[in-house]
Amino acid sequence: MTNDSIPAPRASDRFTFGLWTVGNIGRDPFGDPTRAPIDPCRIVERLAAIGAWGVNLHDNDLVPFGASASERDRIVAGFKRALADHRLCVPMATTNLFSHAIFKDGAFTSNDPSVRAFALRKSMDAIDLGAELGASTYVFWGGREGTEADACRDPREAIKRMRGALDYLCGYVQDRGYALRFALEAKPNEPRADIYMPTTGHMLAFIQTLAHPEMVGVNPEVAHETMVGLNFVHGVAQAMEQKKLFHIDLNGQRIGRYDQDLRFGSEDLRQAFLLVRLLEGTAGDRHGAAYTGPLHFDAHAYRSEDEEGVWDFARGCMRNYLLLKQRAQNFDADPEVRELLADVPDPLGMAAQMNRYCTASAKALRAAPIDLDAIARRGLRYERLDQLMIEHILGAR
Ligand code: GCO
Ligand code: MN
Ligand code: MN
Repeated sequence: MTNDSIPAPRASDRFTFGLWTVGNIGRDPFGDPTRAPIDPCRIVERLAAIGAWGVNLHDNDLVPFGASASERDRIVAGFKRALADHRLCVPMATTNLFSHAIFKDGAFTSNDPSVRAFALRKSMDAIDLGAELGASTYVFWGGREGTEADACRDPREAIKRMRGALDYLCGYVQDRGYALRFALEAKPNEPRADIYMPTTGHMLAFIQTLAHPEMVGVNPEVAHETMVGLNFVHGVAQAMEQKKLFHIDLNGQRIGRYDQDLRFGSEDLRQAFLLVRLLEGTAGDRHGAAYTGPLHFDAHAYRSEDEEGVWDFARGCMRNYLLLKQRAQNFDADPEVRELLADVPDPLGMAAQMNRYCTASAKALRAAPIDLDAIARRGLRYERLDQLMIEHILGAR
């Protein structure tokens, strides 16, 4: 297959962008904006035109902080018209609990009960907005839930407060009868020096302690585990294996850098390939179903770009995903790859003995004539396997 056979993105690909991602105005800690804000209704129109399926938002990406009720209703009505006109949906919504100065020391974990109360109030209003727009996933990214002066609170207290807030908001969703699931997004640092529950694995453990664990999953982001040098694909796999991958934030990132939010597929092609392969289930479904939720690009165009560059960026994210999907399908269909990945022969019937402990199976394991020397000598041909993967990524096969 040539590159030209990659179809243009379509709604069925489930690609989404945030109002804050394509709407990013190119401000950074050292420099002023480099492009003008794009009106949310125009974003909807442009995203639909390039083949996206949905658009996600924080409450204040659409409704300015402090807007009156009538202003809010007017803005939301206009946005809903744009969504209907361009057949775009809002699969995910979230709350901005990080921009306002009141959240400078956290929202749900703040030491000040009034700040915590305001954060809950703001979240309930934003959940209403998400439900009104038809969202089925509600993300919590606790960007300010962390510390610099770490003696300010016992981290166990922070976790208890976080649990209290999520239990409270699950109660709210149930009370209102919304068909909404929560997805927790971990990040190790930035904007705080340290953010509580810094990885997807921390979040998965925390979810089991909630009052309604069935309502809560994760929203892992490529950049967040990669910043600190962790294997993102393994974290996503753990979430999938636990049926907790409710949403995903795709972007590009280099290890050891600040959160770069680069175009998906523009960094670390190996990891991007392995991620798409995992999400799409091209290696088969013996470990569970492929991911079928939204594919959200939480990234933004370089600061060097004008609006045209923003749409180049957005098209690039989707095209890279589709290219990698095709490469992953070809890789897993390659007869040489299939042979290298075939099950290891089990002439002693060991797999069956290990299914469940019993006295007899322990006896059988102890008695089995396992040929240690022969197994230890055997080369595994992973050099060949990995080179085949590289050749598929590079389009050489
Ligand atoms: C970041 C985060 C955010 C969140 C967003 C939705 O590093 O800034 O990734 O972009 O994903 O606030 O919750
Ligand atoms: Mn991020
Ligand atoms: Mn994110």
